Amino acid sequence: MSHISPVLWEFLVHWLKNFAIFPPEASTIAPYADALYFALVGMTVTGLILVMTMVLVFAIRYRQERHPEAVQIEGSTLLEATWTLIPLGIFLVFFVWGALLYFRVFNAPPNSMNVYVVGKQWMWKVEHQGGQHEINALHIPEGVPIQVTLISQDVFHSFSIPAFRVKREAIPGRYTTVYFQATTPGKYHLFCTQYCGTNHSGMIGWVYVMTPADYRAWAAENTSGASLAQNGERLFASMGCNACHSGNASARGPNLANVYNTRIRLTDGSTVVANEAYIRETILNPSTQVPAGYAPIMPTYQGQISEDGLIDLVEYIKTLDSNYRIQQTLNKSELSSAQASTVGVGKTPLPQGVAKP
Ligand code: HEC
Ligand SMILES: [Cu+2]
Repeated sequence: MSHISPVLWEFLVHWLKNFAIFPPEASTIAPYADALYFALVGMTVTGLILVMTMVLVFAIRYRQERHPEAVQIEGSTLLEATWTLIPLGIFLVFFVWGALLYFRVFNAPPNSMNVYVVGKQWMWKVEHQGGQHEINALHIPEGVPIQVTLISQDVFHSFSIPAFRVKREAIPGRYTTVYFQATTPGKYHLFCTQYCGTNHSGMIGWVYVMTPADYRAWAAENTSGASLAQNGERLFASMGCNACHSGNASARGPNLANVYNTRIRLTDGSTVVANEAYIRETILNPSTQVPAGYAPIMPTYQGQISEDGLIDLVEYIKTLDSNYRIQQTLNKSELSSAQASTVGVGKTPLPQGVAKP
């Protein structure tokens, strides 16, 4: 074959190795996902061989010339129990194996670096906490756990990085997350794997895995000048949020300092954790979740803030700590140096005494 068309052969081998069936394993989770995948394939092939062999053996052994008269068999409890319990055991092994892997993929370690990705027809918009924005590209450092928070601006999309063996839906109106840790510097495919309209096939990009030093250099070079939290602070003021959330005791809205990641008691008696999704939801639909002790007077901001703006606000509210009234009165240069130390790699650590849910 290589004699006929070396170019075609080269192409085929290259394609098989690098792309279609076995993309490189470039994340910590990839070898585990592959192990499960190959175990499933092995199991299925074993089952196929077993069944086909038995069909063949029985067809020869019990053929008409040797057994002209059919014999009625009344059944065997032992046999039936065997062929029920053995497959059940095998399926349960795969169920537990798959579940353990699932928990690993969807539970980011608390020290993860958070990156926001907004899907829209037809591109991926990436926003880093330090204010770096990218389209159809995602730069990340190797060896650092990354949590991607996804949302869609229009229809369902699916965020997939085959080399990392991760895939997660980007859903309109709801944050979803996916976590991975890249192991090898390089350039990897980023796909939308859910048909999302005419140019779905063009909704592709590249993930650039860099050494931490290269990443720091890239982040310093590509920042838009303001972190997400700083943009959020500006929006907070320009949308008039601080009229009610001034942090003063007489304010009409609750103090938002230290609210992130705490348990909030609502008027209906239930409690919710004030995570990113909760903060986003209270801005768009304040009346659905009213904290105990407050009147439902917050206006809805549905249709007034873009997903990017909501991300900025969420990031701003996440950084608010007990001295936020002081922070709001700082001038811009002091603010940027104060906040520069809390953004960048790593989530802002939880304030002391705040219980992580
Ligand atoms: C008219 C006053 C008012 C304005 C303006 C306002 N809020 Fe509120 N906000 C409230 C009140 C009152 C509550 C609690 C009751 C409720 O949810 O309706 C609240 C609740 C919240 C909560 C949930 C806090 C918690 O402790 O659970 C967040 C987050 C929030 N607001 C963010 C914002 C943002 C961001 C803006 C600007 C885009 C904003 N608010 C504008 C009055 C206001
Ligand atoms: Cu898409």
